[in-house]
Amino acid sequence: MGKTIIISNRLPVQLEISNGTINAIPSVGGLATGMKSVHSDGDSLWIGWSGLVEEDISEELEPKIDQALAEHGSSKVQLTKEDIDGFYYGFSNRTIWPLFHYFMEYTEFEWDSWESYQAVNQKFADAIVEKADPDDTIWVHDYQLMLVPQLVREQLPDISIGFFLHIPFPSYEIFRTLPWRKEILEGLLGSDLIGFHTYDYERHFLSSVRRLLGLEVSFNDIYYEDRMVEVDSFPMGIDYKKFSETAAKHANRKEEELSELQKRLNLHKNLSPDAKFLLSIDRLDYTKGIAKRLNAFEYFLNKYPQYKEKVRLIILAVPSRSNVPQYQLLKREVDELVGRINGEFATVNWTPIWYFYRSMPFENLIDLYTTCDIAWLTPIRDGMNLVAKEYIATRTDRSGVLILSEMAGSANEMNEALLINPNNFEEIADTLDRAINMPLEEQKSRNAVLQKRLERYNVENWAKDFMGSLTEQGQKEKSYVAR
Ligand code: GDG
Repeated sequence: MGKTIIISNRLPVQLEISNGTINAIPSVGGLATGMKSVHSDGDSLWIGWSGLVEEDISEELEPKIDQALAEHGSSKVQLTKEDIDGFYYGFSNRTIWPLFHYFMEYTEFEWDSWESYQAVNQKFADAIVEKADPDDTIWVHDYQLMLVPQLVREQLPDISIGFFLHIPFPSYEIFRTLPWRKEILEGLLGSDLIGFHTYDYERHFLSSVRRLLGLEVSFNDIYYEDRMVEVDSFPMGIDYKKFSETAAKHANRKEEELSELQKRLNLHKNLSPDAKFLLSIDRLDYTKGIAKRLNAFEYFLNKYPQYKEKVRLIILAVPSRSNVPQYQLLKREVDELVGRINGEFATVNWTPIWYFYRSMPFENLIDLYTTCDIAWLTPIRDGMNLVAKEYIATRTDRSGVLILSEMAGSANEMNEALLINPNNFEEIADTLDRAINMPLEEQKSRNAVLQKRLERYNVENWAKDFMGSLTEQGQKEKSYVAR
């Protein structure tokens, strides 16, 4: 049995150079957080972009960069500034990302960026081929690399390849609008196994394969050229132990061990002990519904004025893709909304919204999860949403209420949360009222069920499940070819 090669656009760390020194900064985001724990457990090599463009890497720096990455079990794919503009900010984030999240109005169809996407996918495929041995298993991740499976297959026809999509796969009616729809499907079909978070995404994919390529599909097997490709759903879990154990450790800290953030949170909790803290954590992305959530909060304060000075919304918005115009516009919109709502409702004793536009260290994230009474997550469309799962995992005393959008993949497995439609302000306001007044016993019984489920199907089991299916698929394919 060979090693596993993980491939994703970003590596578990992003490199930065300051004053000639290389700094490795942990990557934030769902894929990175999830796969990091899988990577650290096993014998794997992670291939991806280091965060540095070719233009910034001198001959002298290169071995140091390779060394810094090797310390994280990683190896780089070298990209130029032009690659990043065309492939990452262009095709990946102005075409695929909005289209797959049903934001047709944001979707651009640009030939140049498509060409860049093809060229960069080829670079990733070549980097894999250079490092792979015939008995290795290749696990390709996410929407930036959908051509990679086929490009690797062309050079290594017998190697085992799995692909996992971390975002939704849209319905056929949306997907068919993409000028390069067939190329994307064929790229993915270079895999032996294609995984999605939910059964719905899987169904959408199969429907596109049937209708656009006219291929034979039997249950979840696709007959493609002389191979059989399996498609299945694998809802991604979290590193449950890490979140629950860190939360338990935090609960036992002495006063002097508390973080500055925790001290401030405690101060405000002590000032108004019956106040409720609402929490939302997302990358600043239009799919996450942050602006809508702020409008809904204003609607709630007007509908239920008794909660003025009694609730506080803490928003952690992590900077993301700030080179793409829609993200810049969103940033401005969120800044303005926070300013307007705070200006409208604040009193000398109370600021309704605390807004952080930055990424926080892991320990602070746990402080927020464990201190806030309600997690309020309202994506307009989200492949899974791990924040919802992390919040529940940190509630070691089982208190806390999760309000979650039906449009998040995680809603499928979290029926005990309060599920809402992010476009329905009336329902949201009433659900906030219900969450604020939910008896502790009810919170505990809901969270007990959720925790049990999350603990069982954690990220390790998710990865095992995927890899197990990939191995089985290899056996099945061999018998199919032999027939
Ligand atoms: C994509 C899909 C899918 C957030 N802020 C900080 C921080 N985080 C960590 C959270 C969580 C992760 O980032 C965010 O994951 P999500 O799943 O919520 O969202 P995306 O980044 O959009 O991820 C998504 C996911 O891939 C996995 O397949 O669920 O649907 O869009 O783990 O903890 N971590 C730290 N500081 C922060 O400020 N340290």
